Amino acid sequence: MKKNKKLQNWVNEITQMCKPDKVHWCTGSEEEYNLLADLLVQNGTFTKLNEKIRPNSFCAQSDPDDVARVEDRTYICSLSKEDAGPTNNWEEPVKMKSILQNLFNGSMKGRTMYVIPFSMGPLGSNISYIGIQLTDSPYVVCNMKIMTRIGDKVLEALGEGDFVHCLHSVGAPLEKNQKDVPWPCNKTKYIVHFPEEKQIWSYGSGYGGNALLGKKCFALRIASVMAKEEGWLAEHMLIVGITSPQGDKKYIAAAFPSACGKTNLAMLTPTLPGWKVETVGDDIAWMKFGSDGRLYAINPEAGFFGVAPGTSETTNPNAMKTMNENSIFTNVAITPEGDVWWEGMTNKKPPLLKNWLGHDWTPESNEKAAHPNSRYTIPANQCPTIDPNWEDPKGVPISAILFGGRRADFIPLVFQAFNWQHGTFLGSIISSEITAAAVGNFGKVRHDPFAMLPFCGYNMGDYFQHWIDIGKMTDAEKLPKIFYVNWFRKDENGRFIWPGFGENIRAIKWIFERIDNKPDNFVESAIGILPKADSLDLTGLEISNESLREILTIKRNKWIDEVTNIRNYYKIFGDKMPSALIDELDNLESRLKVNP
Ligand code: GTP
Ligand code: SPV
Ligand code: MN
Repeated sequence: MKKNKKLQNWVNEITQMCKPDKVHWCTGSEEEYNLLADLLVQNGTFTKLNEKIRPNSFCAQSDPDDVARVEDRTYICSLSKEDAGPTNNWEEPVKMKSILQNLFNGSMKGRTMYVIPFSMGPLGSNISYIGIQLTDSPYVVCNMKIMTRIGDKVLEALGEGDFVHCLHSVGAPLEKNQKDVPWPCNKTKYIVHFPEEKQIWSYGSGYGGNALLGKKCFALRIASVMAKEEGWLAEHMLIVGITSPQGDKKYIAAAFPSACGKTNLAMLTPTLPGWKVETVGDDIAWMKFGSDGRLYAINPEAGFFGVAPGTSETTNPNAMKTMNENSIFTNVAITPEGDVWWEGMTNKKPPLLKNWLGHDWTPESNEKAAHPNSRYTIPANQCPTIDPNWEDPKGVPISAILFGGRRADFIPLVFQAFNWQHGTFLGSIISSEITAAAVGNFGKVRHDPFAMLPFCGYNMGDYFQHWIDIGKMTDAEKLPKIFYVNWFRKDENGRFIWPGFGENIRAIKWIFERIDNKPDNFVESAIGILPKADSLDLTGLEISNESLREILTIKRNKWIDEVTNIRNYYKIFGDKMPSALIDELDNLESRLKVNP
């Protein structure tokens, strides 16, 4: 295989710095995957699951201190601090490079460095981009094989072209004869992006979004910068196709923060008869304008890295089927039969398990069986509801964009934006309870604009402006309609008011009808367009009128407080805060004063 010149030079340069014992160029073959999985089993990283129950599948337990993304160790090192903006950590690129060079110096000693050519998006699509990840973690190679398209075919497509440089080390060099640990990592962690050079340097973690560099680092932080430069969108969004009982099909994209329901909506099993949901992607959408002036989306990934706890035959049967074989699990519990288990997987808890920490676990234990951010890594093409167009190089046309968060209080179940600019405003005011997907502050409500707070590779104020500009690049009627949803309202006893999961199709049906401008199914309110009483299809659902009123009415005083809260938040963006969004906030405030 003829190798890209720039790539060869870079591999040589990094080999001299990191000093691995060996360099392995990944071909992406099944044999290679099997050899690496065997190696991981030998090293104690992987436990092979029972071949009869879950063929070709493995479970890894991480170091207990390496279980989630580390946002306070994540940096955007643009040349100017202003370009990173107030929501990102920043350091001077020259200074950061020297810190990193020190850490990476000799960091792969005693290990193999793997060269992973990968494509984000279907090979040959003009929406796709190629990256190369250099890593000393075979666990990362196995996950990248499921999550992206890797190997020879990518090198071939790359030719002498350019690629995103992704360097990763777990930061655990081995001395001669030193025995390895099952999950090598380092207490010191750095997840660093150089947006001008389109480079990523990740040190010290082997976990998820810290280590699988095609995902958050490339497909969101670096790609958001490319998207801004080139006039498109790289977003933390799922993509689904929805077909009505009449056979009309529309695609929608939805941005919810980490662990707030994207995978579940992407694979939803509708409870309303005749409706069909098909999956294009569950985490990231890249959207470009087609020649017809509409936005088309691709899923840059090829697998799902999903939250395990809460996933069951009742909540998400499609995810359960997708993980029947060829799957990797991280930080879940293992049954005596050699299968996996996590909180919520079955109603009845198994009598005995090895939990994610390797301890004996019984239903009486004080410890969790699975870590709250335990994950499955599963191939998208095994999903029973995978959309026939999921790899279409053109992408799929997007009719609606949903924003949402996890809010126990006052945010209604569903409402529609008046127009694109108001929709951009709604994206900018998302706030959500912090989940276990990132280290620290669990449960606290924080602003998470567009569900991109941890993932925007440049100044968030400029990002807001980019969204407004995108809305001016085509005719208003060709833009997706924008909605806001919240599946997570709780009552005073802390119980969810809305049943969620498959029942969310009821809100989606209303959205579907709004896209078609169905008359008489809405009321205008201060915050946006709400479902009119009786316009949500509740056939077969038991929900009290009181609960329904609770999740569909506007709490005026709470919203007035929210306006103050948003106004303070907007201040952190200074001059970068688009005046159009401040106008939207002022308008919301005046509407709230006049009319609840
Ligand atoms: P990331 O992979 O971190 O980006 O998460 P995600 O946005 O894909 O979230 P996911 O669908 O995995 O859901 C996260 C958690 O929320 C899981 O425990 C789900 O069971 C739960 N969840 C998802 N949808 C709903 C819902 O409609 N209602 C309720 N109550 N819980 C939900
Ligand atoms: C998220 O946190 O949004 C995830 C998991 O999808 S990770 O890949 O770790 O970023
Ligand atoms: Mn995510």
